[in-house]
Amino acid sequence: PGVRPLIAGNWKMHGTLREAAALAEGVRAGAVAEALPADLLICPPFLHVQVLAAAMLGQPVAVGAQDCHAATKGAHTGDIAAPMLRDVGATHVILGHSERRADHGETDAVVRAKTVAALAAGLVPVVCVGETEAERLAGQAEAVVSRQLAESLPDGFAGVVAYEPVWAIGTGRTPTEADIAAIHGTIRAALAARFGEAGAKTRILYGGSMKPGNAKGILALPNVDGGLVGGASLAAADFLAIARAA
Ligand code: G2H
Repeated sequence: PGVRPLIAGNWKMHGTLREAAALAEGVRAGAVAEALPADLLICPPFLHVQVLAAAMLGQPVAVGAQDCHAATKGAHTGDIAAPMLRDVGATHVILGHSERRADHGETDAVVRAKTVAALAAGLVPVVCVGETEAERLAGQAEAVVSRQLAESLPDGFAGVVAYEPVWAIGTGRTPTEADIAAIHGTIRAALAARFGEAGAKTRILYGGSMKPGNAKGILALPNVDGGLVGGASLAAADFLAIARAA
């Protein structure tokens, strides 16, 4: 209660430009056809951000990227700076996704620096945290997530947090609703303790194998303010069904 949910699609490394445009149009058409109970965000690969941001201008679908560099410019071959994303119309950026942490060795300190850069550029950062399966089995889930939050979020943070247990990503497995509620409660307490009123209102998304069939139960949990959806965001009908469940 209070904050309007956010349903964010993380398209990862999928789709041609033509497919991306068709998917975005499907989401847009659904969003204008009915009054959905959630804000919508789609995060295509970098290459498609500019075209989709232009297509979604003035529409009820925000467009974001999946990463940015911590610097505003410079000799960083292959990277994209936060002001470049803002320049082409992006409003959000996913940071610290576990696939970035794993594939590119992103540490909490790197994620924090990128978050600072995103905020400075006027982008809303969607900062991801989450434990591995080994960490959960060792009873360390809450400790790991608390550490990632403390070290990945800069002072003055204003954005979105996404809890994504690594072992639930793309696997079809999800934590129990009780486990999701417990971690989200821990995240809320940490945000409120550090950021006060802003932390109490920060949207905390759940991510990891969210789909139409499990969205209603997860999105009804306390301190779950939306979802970060991977696989199921690649079909407009599934993505809209999840938004409808918010
Ligand atoms: C978690 C999620 C989206 P999926 O990575 O960020 O992906 O829904 O495919 O598990």
